[in-house]
Amino acid sequence: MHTDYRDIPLQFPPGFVIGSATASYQIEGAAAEGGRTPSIWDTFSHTPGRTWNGDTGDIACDHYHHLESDLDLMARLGLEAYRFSISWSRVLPNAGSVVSPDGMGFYSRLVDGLLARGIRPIATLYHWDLPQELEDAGGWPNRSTAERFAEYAARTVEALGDRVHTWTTLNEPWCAAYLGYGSGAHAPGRTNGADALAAVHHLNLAHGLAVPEIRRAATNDPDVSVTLNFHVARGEEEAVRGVEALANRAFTSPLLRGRYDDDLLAQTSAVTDWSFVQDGDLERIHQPLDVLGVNYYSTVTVRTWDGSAEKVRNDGHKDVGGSPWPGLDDVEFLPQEGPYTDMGWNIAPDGLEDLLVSLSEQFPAQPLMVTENGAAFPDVVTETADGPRVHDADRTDYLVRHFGAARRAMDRGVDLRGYLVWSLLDNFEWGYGYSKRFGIVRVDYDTRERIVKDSARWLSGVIAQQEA
Ligand code: IFM
Repeated sequence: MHTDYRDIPLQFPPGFVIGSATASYQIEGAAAEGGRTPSIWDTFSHTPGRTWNGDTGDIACDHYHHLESDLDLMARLGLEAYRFSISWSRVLPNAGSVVSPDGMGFYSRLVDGLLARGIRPIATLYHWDLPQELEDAGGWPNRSTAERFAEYAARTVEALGDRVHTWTTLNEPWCAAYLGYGSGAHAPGRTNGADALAAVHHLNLAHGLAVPEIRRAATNDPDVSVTLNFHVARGEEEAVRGVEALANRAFTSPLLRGRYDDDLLAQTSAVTDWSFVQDGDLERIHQPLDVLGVNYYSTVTVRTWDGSAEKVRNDGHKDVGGSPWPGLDDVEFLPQEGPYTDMGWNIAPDGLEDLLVSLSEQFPAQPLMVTENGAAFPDVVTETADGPRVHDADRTDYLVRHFGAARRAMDRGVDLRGYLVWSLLDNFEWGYGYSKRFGIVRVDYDTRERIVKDSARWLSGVIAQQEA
């Protein structure tokens, strides 16, 4: 039976931050302005057949040219924090070492604009837009990409590290590695399990090399974090363990414990021998974190495939042929009970409660923050006497339940520091292009007009009802 989270009072402790999140390629547009050069997502989205309708991030929400009005919008909503990402090839064109004044200037104005409005800047250094030159040199399966990432982190924090409150090294390395190099659903669209696992390690290493650079270059004693998307797996025990090893512990164990787990190495041994892990890497990767970012949307249900019928893969990720599950060929992902969002993802707030409690049991001293949670629904614009409105009751209900689940987890002892809703704006949803709307603010892709949805009004109300 499902727990009903709707009646839980959404009162959070002082200091708990509530806000919203976006990512550079999904909203900025201005793909070739201010010296910005292509990332793997520019190349991928411009390759026929890779995205829905051939959509690209060339213009997206045109946030680059709507910066001031978008900042005013965030202030009107009362956001306490805004999580954004920095485009590597905007601040270091051509993956070079010379900072672009225009590119860095854009993020400097963003950070100043947030601070002027009393909004906490939470900056992510990598949300999947690898400079194309680095992919041409081998991409994340190549060790030197991790070293280049640490240099990029250093240059960026030298420029903004007097003002950014929280630095997040990576967003969802799971997607960057397994969808980018395993299934091929994300840029750069490669489909090789061994490459995907090498990418996992080099993303972990990139984090480990960047954290000391951030701490060295920042002058305001920021929080340092990484954001992971967790797979909350239900079903048959052995299959659950396999999925957790590959999807979750491939990151949490090196990042937070300084090791790769034996069961992960064993279950992937036919794919790779992990010889890309060099002496000292795990010590480098294992850095103290001020906060661990948690992205959560839905659950998966798994069981061991007995081969008697065609294997099903309802894992919530676009199927373009390759597998994002190297070494787990004998696991199938079963269809789940609804209701579903427009992504086809099941709505399961209990998964968020379970995840937060489980992370806090595994890592008792580690503060957590929900850095993404939200839902895509096919919104309808209604004309009213007060102007156009989006009555997105389904999205609001999703958020009510998930905020309730987080509050319940806190009552069970979880040290949760904040909650950021994905996303502030409707935006470029990667392989799904503009066909999926996650925003609490609607974007009209013809006019770039913003319409505040009812879910954003609800979020403003939750923020307003917190004690100062
Ligand atoms: O849009 C993405 C985001 O870029 C990363 N996390 C999941 C979101 C919804 O798919």
